[in-house]
Amino acid sequence: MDKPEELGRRGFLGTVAGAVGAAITTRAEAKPKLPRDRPVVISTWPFGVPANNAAWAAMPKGSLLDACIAGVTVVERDPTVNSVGKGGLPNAAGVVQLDACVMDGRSGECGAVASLEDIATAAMVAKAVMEKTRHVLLVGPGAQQFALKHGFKKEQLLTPEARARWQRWQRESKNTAPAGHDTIGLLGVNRRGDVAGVCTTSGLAWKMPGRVGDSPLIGHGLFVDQDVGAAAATGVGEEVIRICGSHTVVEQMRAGKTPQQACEEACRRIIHINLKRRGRKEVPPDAFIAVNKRGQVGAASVHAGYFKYALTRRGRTWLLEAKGLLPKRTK
Ligand code: SD4
Repeated sequence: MDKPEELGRRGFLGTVAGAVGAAITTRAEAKPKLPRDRPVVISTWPFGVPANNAAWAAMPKGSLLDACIAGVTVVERDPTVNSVGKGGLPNAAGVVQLDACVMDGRSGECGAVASLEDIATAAMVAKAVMEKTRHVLLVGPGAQQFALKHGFKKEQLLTPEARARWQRWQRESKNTAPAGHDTIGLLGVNRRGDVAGVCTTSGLAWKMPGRVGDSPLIGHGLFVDQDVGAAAATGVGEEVIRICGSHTVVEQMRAGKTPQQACEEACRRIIHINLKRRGRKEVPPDAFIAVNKRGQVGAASVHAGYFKYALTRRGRTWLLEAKGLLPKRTK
């Protein structure tokens, strides 16, 4: 399926993170034979490389879901990532509002937060919602109060760099489309075949205050089914919601499709709705990753040249470019 673009190894993390997008140096590395067994970790975008490595390292130490959360927490805490957790670009009012959800295949339990302010580790708060309440989704001030009650601490999520970009957007380009579409969705299957997943984001930059995307919505930004596998989405959340994206991918796998075919089918639906039903000339950028219970993976994006994902097996991490269904976007 995908052409390996870059090879990373645990113990080489600095090099991997610093060399994102760099060409591969040797022929042998250019087309490695990707192993197909489990355990496996797959996640969205180049920052999935450090996330996968953290998740992989945590796998033997506790539950699979905790390992997945350990992975995305690295990205949530990284202030240089401008689309997840601390350092995320704010909404139109200059406030960082985070969305996240978690789902555990073994128990079928899930938890989520939306429009969470001042707490970077939104995925951990989502897990607390799953474990400590009889609800699935808490939003806004209620989500924050819940988090504070359970020991999470407030911190400033808006970095000086993100504030400066927001101020520039206000001054110069208020009518331009929102920048930044890089949510982290991370899926894991362990040796036993348990499945878990996490999705966390600051959402679309300059979004309307209170806007919630697909990422914290179970079945949209993330879906996990212990009997089948898991899927996660990234890109323009409104489009993913319209097709119940991650649930669609998992149901396609249940019906017999490979993870790759299932991801492509979800992208096709987004293309179809936009071009045929809504009469649009352009299709918004979206992408999916998926893994089945056997540990097979897939990834696809609406457009070519748009989406990279990280894949870890046997302690080695690859950064790969997903197949796109439409030609590369020109703008
Ligand atoms: C959302 N899907 O809020 C998210 C945005 C994102 O990669 O960055 N996805 O719509």
